[in-house]
Formats: sequence, structure tokens, C-alpha cells
Amino acid sequence: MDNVKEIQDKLIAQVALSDTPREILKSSELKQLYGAITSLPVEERGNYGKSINQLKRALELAITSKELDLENAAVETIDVTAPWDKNTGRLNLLPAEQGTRHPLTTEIENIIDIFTRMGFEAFESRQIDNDENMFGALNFPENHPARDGYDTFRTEEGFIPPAHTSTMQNRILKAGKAKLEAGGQIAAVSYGRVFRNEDLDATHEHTFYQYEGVFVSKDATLGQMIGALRSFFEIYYGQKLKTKTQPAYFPFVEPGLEFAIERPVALGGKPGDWLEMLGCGMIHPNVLKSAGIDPVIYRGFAWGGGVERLVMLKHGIEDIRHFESGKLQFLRKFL
Ligand code: FA5
Repeated sequence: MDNVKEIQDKLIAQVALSDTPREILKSSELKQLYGAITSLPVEERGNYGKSINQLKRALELAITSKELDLENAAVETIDVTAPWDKNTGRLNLLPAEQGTRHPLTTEIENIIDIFTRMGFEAFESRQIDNDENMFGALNFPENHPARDGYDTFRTEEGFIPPAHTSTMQNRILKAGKAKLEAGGQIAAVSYGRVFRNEDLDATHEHTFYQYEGVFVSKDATLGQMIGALRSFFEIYYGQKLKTKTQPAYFPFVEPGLEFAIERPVALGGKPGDWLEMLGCGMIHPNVLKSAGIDPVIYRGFAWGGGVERLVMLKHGIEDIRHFESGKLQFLRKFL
């Protein structure tokens, strides 16, 4: 029995020093101890068996605890800043890839940069709003069919994820009223994510981005708006462009227009290839009134366009659904 205790202490001491502690279970000393049972008198075998079992339990415990220590030590030696293959020792692995900015983030910055250089103040639009900002303040009469054109989502509580950035108009007008009364003007551009319950295809997303201008002064004109928009598109695409307007209906402008550019030859177009870029017009007197601005004294213009379609033309992207797809193959093109 004394011999068993002695061997137990010796093996446990070996476990503490070993890098492969489980191997110790195969040691010849243990085998001898197991074999010795048959050479003992029958009446001693019970006690001997118990002490051997106790040794095995103590040894197992020591081995498991040593294995945990070894595992923890291995984790601690990993250098999280080192290239992947340095830690694993494996060859031919790609180095960790750095993320990149999403092309829409870059392009929204480009758009906003152009308008702020023209003197417009930029505001990010909200992603949750109400019926009044989506329709009421924008001169959509109750139950008017024009509301259906916006395929609007609603929460159970009646809130609206905005279907266009025009939901910012009433806030911008109210916030700028004091500036008008002090003899100044309102010049703002809002931008952000909008949502529509749309059937999806290569040019229609349910979640996309818009940019929207609002300008109010005592003598704003359509000519100023067309000049500002033409400058914007020429700076954005970096070349002279042919542009035109055609009549369109939006309840919040009168007259309402669509602004189109001729697809530049450099971007795969041919003469007469007109692309409608945005909706625009003179702000309806009722929209000014709903912000407390007197439409007899002040007048303004507004426009709203889709960011994705602008970017698709610039980079020759054939399907709008790539933007939200998260596909690396697409995103890597904008490194
Ligand atoms: C509007 O959203 C108006 N708020 C624009 C406006 C603002 C008019 C201010 C007058 C004054 P419309 O629904 O046409 O209009 O959308 C404007 C632009 O958003 C479109 O020209 C297009 O570029 C983009 N757009 C609309 N629906 C989608 C869609 N499902 N996917 C991607 N882009 C879209």
C-alpha cells in the first residue's frame, strides 16, 4: 500500500512537469501496479483495488488540470496583431483583409460636398417619421391617390419609415423661418435612407438613398434651380452635360418638373439618350404655409433624387441590388 502512495506522488509530480501528461497513464509503473493484484492473497485484493482506483482518480484529476493549463498558456501566446499564419504556423493563407468604405458612403459625401460648396447647409434625414411630415405638411390631401404612389411602410403604432427625404422639408422650413425674417434665405440639402414597399428589379430597391435640396428667398426662380442642378451634375460627372426638364406631378411643388440629363458618350451613352435624374419644382404655397412662411412674400424651390441611380451611371453598375447585397466581389471594386 505504501508503495502505491509513493508511486502516486511520483506520477503526479511527473504530470506537473510534462507537456503530454496523458502519456503518463501508459507508464510501466502503473502497469506493474495493476498486474500485482493477482500475486496478492485474496483477502488483501479488495483494499489494494480501492487504493489503485483512488490513485487513478487523483492522476486523472492532475492530468485534466495540467491539460487546461497548457491550453490556456497556448491561447495567451497568440498575438492578435500578428498576421494569421504567424499564429497558426500554416502556410499560404491570405493575410487578413482590411474593410473598405461602402461606395454609397463615399458618393453621398461627394454629393454633399458639392452642395455645401454652393452654400447649402447639410442635414441627415430621419429614418422614422409620421404621417404629417410624410404627407400632411407636403400638401397631400387626406385619402388622395397621390399617397399610393409612395408605397409607404407603416409601423403598428402608425409611424412611417420615410419613403422620400421630402419628409425633412417642413422641419427645414420651420427652422429657417427666422433667417428669412432677418433678411436671409434658406438653403439646405438633406440626405439619407428611404424605404418603399416596391417590387424589386435592376433599378428599384426597397431601401435606397435620396438627396434633397430646399431653397427659399424673396425672389427664388425656376431658372436659379435649373442652373444650380446643371452645375451640380456637371461637377459630379466632371464634364459638360445636356440637360432638360419636363412636366411632372408632385403635390408639394407647383409647377412640378422632372430633370433629365443626356447620358454622356464617355459613360456609354449616345445623343438623345435622356435619363431622368430627379423630381423638382417651385415649393407649393401650402407647403410654405404649413411651416408658417408667408407665400405672398417668400418663394422657393426644391428637388429630390436617388443616390444609387446617380452612382450607377458614374460607375457603370448594372443592378441596384448590388449595393445592399454585401457581396465582397462588388465592394472590392471600390477599394
Ligand atoms: C420623390 O421622391 C420626390 N420626393 C422628389 C421631389 C422632391 C420632387 C422635391 C419635387 C420636389 P420620386 O418618387 O420620383 O420623387 O423619387 C425621386 C428619385 O428617387 C427618383 O428619380 C429615383 O432616382 C429615386 N427612386 C425612386 N424610387 C426608387 C427605388 N425604388 N429604388 C431606387 N431609387 C428610387
